[in-house]
Amino acid sequence: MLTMKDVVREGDPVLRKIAEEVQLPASDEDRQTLQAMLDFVINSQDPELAEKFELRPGVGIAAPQIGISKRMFAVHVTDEQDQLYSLGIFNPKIVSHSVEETHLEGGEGCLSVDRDIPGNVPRYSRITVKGTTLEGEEVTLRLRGLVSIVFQHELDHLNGIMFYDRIEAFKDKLKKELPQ
Ligand code: UDB
Ligand code: ZN
Repeated sequence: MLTMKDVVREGDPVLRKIAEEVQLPASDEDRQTLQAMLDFVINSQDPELAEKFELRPGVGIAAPQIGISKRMFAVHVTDEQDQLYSLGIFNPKIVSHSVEETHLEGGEGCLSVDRDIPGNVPRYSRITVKGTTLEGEEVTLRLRGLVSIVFQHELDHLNGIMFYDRIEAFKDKLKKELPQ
């Protein structure tokens, strides 16, 4: 079982790498890893298990966050229409997106970041994602709202991008701190 001990934190170079495509059909090992990631997010939302194992209630986790630089992530999140998205996905790809942008009111956090970083994180309002599920099914998902934001946050992890890289005010601060 995965716990917070398995979650790598910012500063670990694996979070800044471009993750490798998963060879399909997925090996037993890759499927077991992705299933364990899905179990982790499900367990983390169970109040009793979360307390017992000191899990932060997570909505998604990407393989680089457990030190595995492969293109796969798991999500367990309910959308604004009460529809549950609980899946593991291999080689996800945004095939189209809206021009319109959105952001989570109150900003974003990350299981790999142990501090609060305020600011709006711009995201596409709507995305279409293609990938292969844990069950080996090729899927096309049309997403909006919170679920679409979670997918974009996890996809960013596969490309070495942290949520605060997208905060405008944070970029300006970093620039100022750089030596001239
Ligand atoms: C999370 N959870 O799991 F808007 F019902 C975060 C943590 C870091 C705070 C645990 C979260 O945002 N929950 C949430 C948000 C809502 C409504 C709701 C629950 N992640 C996952 C992560 O770090 N994956 O790499 C961070 C989220 C920030 C935006 C999307 C993912
Ligand atoms: Zn994250």
